[in-house]
Amino acid sequence: MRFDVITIFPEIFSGVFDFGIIRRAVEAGLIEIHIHDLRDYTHDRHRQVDDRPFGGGAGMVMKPEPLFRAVEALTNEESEARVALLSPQGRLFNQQVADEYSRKRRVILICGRYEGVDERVVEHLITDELSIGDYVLSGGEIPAMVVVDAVTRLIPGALGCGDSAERESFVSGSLDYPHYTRPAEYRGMKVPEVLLSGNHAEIERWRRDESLKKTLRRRPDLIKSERVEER
Ligand code: 9D3
Repeated sequence: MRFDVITIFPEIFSGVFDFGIIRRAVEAGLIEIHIHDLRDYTHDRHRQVDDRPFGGGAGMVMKPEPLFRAVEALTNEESEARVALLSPQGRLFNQQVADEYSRKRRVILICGRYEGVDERVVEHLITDELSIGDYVLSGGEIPAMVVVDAVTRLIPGALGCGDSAERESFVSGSLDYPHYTRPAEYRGMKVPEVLLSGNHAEIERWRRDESLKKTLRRRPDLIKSERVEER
């Protein structure tokens, strides 16, 4: 899988992919991440990437030409790439979308800035518009990092055996159970007896129970959505 990220702030990405699972995936040749400065695709002296909105109003709009040139420079006719614009108007990026993306060969991520991008980019250049949630951020750069992280973890071979159990937890529709490690008692706080019992059937039942209780209390929507999928 090859990720291309188009941004006016390429420096934001320095170092963020240099750790843990993403770093290992890059080193193993499972993914490539290329960061592109949108200003490199301008032709004018001021390397202008934004302009004032037709019709007036506050804020600036990202110009179409540099975005079209950047994406066209990165794709050739034959390549089946997802071209995703990160924007507050996007479809909600969730585990299902991450899974879908993990099966693609190319993902191009365009980081929105300013008030938004020229609508011709939305209509004729991108294949998807993605938001990472209902809160206001300053631009699409951090959302692009989120997408790279979530998608990379789903690429076969990216997770070591130590991590692999985690693959299931969100997909299966319930939250994780509580975890404990040594010491068995810390400042009077005890680890639940069942986890020390060595009774694996009982431990499994306890974990499933705790997981379900927490999900019902905190995220009942996850349980409902699982039922819908079962039909
Ligand atoms: C006043 C209207 N606002 C749109 C809801 C303006 C606006 C807010 C934030 C325009 C751009 C932005 C910058 N945010 C993103 O580019 C963004 C984002 C986000 O803010 N939240 C969640 N996901 C994303 S993906 C890109």
